[in-house]
Amino acid sequence: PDLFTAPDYYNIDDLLNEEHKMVREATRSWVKKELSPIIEDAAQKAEFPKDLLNGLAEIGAFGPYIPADYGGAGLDQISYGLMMQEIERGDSGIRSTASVQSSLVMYPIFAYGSEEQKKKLLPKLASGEMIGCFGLTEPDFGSNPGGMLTNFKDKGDHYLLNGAKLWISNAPFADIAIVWAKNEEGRIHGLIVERGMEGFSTPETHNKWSLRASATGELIFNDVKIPKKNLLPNKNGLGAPLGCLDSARYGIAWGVIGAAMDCYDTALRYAKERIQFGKPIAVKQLQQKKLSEMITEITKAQLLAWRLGTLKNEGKATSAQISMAKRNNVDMALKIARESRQILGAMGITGEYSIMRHMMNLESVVTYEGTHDIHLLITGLDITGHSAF
Ligand code: TGC
Ligand code: FAD
Repeated sequence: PDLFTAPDYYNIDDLLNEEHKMVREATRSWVKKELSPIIEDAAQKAEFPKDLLNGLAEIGAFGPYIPADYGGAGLDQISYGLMMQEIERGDSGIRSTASVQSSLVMYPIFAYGSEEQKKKLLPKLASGEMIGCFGLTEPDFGSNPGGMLTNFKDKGDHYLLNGAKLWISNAPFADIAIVWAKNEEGRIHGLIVERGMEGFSTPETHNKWSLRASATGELIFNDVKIPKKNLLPNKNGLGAPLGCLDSARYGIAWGVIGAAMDCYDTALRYAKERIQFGKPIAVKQLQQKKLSEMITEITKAQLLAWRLGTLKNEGKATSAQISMAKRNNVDMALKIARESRQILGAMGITGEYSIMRHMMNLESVVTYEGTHDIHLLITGLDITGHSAF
C-alpha cells in the first residue's frame, strides 16, 4: 500500500535504483508506524522519545554509509539522503539524532580513528547500544569554532581536558562525546570523552521552542583525565571537525526536503477540503500561487540533492557545493513551512497538524551546522577567492 504520495513532479524516481527505493519505503514505513504517532506528544512535552533509538538502529539510520565490516548499513549516499528525508518528514529532531550519531560520531571514528577505536565503538554505535554526541560549539565560539578555548594538556600517561561546549545535541544522555579541543600548541584534535569520567558533566538546556523532541545540552570539562588511547590519531586541525560537518550538512540538504514535503502535502489537502465563500480555497489564485511555488521549490531542491548525492558517490562533491545545498534547501523548507501554516489559517497553529512543529524545528536547522549567513559566505569565498567571514 502507498504510505505517502511523495511529491515527485519531475519523475525523480526514475533516477533512483531499486535499493534506493527499498531504503526509502522501509524508512517511510517505520516513520509512519513508530515515529508519527508519538512525535507531537514528545514535542509538546519537550522529551526526547528514547523508545525510537532501537528502531532507528534497525532501519540502518546509525551509520547508513559506514561499511558493514564495522556494523554500518554499507549504503550509498543517495540511500543515506533518502533515509534522512523520510525521517525528517517525521521530525527534524529525530533526524538530528540520526545525523549526529552517523556523521558526527561514527564518521570521525571511522575516518580519523585507530583500528582499535573503530572495532570497539562502531558496531555498538550502529546498533544503538551506545549513543554519541559531537562537541564543537562553545559559548563564545559558534560560527567561528577555530577560536575555541577548550584545551588539553599532556600529562605523561594521560591528557587533562578543560573547557565547555554549548548547544550539543544528544549531550544529556550520550554515552560518549567526540570533543574538539586544542593541545598546548593550539592545534585542534578530537578526543573521545566517556560518560562517568570524573569532572565531566552534561547539563540539559531547557526552554527551547525548537527541536523540542531532541535533547540539547552542555558538555563541561573540569580537569577531566583522558586516556591517551582516546585521541583520534589520524587527522587534526579545524579541517577534521569541518570534514564531519560536510557529511552532516549533506544529510540535512536531503532531510529538510522531507519536512517541506510534509508541509506541502498537508497544505494541498487542506486547501482542497476547506470551504470559504462557498468554494474550496484551492480554487483561489492566491492559494494556488503559494502551492505552485512550493512544488517548484521542492522539485529544485530534490534535483540539487540528487545531483550532489551522485557527486558524493563519486567522491567529487566539494564542501562549497554541500554548503550551497544545505543553505538553499533549509531556506526552501522554512519558507514552505511558513506559507503552509498560513494556508491552514488558525488550524495551522495547532498540534493537530505537523506544520508549526516543522516550522519551529527548522529555525534550529537554519542555524546549526553553519548558519544561513555562513554558508552564503562560503559560496562567496569559493567564487571570489576572498574570505568575508
Ligand atoms: P578556514 O581557515 O577556512 O579553514 C580551516 C581549515 O579547515 C579546512 N576546511 C575544511 N575541511 C573540510 N571540510 C570543510 N567543509 C572545510 N572548510 C574548511 C580548510 O581548508 C583549512 O584547512 P588547513 O589545512 O588549511 O588548516 O577556517 P575559518 O576559521 O576561516 O572558518 C571557516 C568557516 C567559517 C567556514 C567554518 O569555521 C565554519 O564552517 N563555521 C560554521 C561552524 C559550524 O558549522 N558549526 C557546526 C557545529 S556542529 C552542529 O551544529 C551540529 S547540529 C547537529 C544536529 O543536531 O543535526
Ligand atoms: P553566532 O556565531 O554567534 O552567530 C550569530 C549571528 O551572526 C548569526 O546570524 C550568524 O549568521 C551571524 N554571523 C556570525 N558570523 C558572521 C560573519 N562572519 N559575517 C556575517 N554574519 C555572521 N553545535 C555542536 O557543536 N554540536 C551540536 O550537536 C549542536 N547541536 C545544536 C542543536 C541546536 C538545537 C542548536 C540551536 C544548535 C546546535 N549547535 C551544535 C550549535 C550550532 O552549530 C551553532 O548555534 C551555530 O554554529 C551558530 O553559532 P552561534 O549560535 O554561536 O551563533
